[in-house]
Amino acid sequence: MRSFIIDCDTAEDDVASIFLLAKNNMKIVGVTVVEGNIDFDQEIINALWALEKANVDAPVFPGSRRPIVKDFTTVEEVHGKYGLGEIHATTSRKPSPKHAAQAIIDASKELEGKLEILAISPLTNLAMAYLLDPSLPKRVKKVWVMGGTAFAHGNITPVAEYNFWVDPDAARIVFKAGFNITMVPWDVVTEYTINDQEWNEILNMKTPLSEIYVKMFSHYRKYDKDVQKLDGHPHPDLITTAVAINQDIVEKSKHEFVIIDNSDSLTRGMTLIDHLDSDKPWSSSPNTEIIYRIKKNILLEMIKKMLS
Ligand SMILES: [Ca+2]
Repeated sequence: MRSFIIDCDTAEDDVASIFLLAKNNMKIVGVTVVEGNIDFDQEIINALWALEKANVDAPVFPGSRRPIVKDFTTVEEVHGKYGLGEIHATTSRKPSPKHAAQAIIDASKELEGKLEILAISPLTNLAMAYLLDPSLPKRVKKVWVMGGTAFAHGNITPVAEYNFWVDPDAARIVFKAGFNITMVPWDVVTEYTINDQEWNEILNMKTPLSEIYVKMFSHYRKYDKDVQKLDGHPHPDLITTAVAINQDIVEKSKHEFVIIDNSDSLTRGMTLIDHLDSDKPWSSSPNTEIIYRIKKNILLEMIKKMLS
């Protein structure tokens, strides 16, 4: 059985990712929570609630409440006040007293060479864990990152994706640390939105999880259509999770050098990819597998199986 830590700023797509891991019999070693989408304490509640709904008994470790250096803003307008659209989650479960960064280090020692980290949120917790223990990348099998852009087409600024924009210093640290990284960029996942026909198919499923899905994603869907000008809602975190679970979903990927702009400027959080594998001073050898295309039919199969 494969073992995952899932690092969340728990909104609807983070919750769906927890559901997808659980449905595919992946062991969730723990959920670490980081600053991002919504109020931090609600993110913790949402993570505990998601594990309860998925019938998974796993600890939730609160991590950093803020980026390492810079200020940031939450995005309730994207995900709803409580991060899950129409749902206001509550739970009687309690988080662990252990800090997320320590939990990541401890798990990497217990599962040396086997731990996979699903990093679908700002990278502050992972950067902190690395700063506490620079030998961490040697013990982690894989880091699956949702973040950044492949073609500099962002969502929070014209050139930056939200997760990298929130904590570009953390992202820069993580991509330089020597982890085995596969990255799923924002402007790739927008090619695989859930269109109206697919949304209606899910509406008609009427299962307990499909009803949660519809309530969680209806707000996000409206935002994506109205503001992001997409023809449906994309699944950035969920596609990253699907790629982690089943590599057959990948149609095109490439190993390239990636570095994040951590300046406090108009290009804060921008992903720089050395598409030409050049010998420019800012570049080095490839450090990341970037996903450029996936097979949408496999994604839809995985979503429907998850909700059935
Ligand atoms: Ca996330």
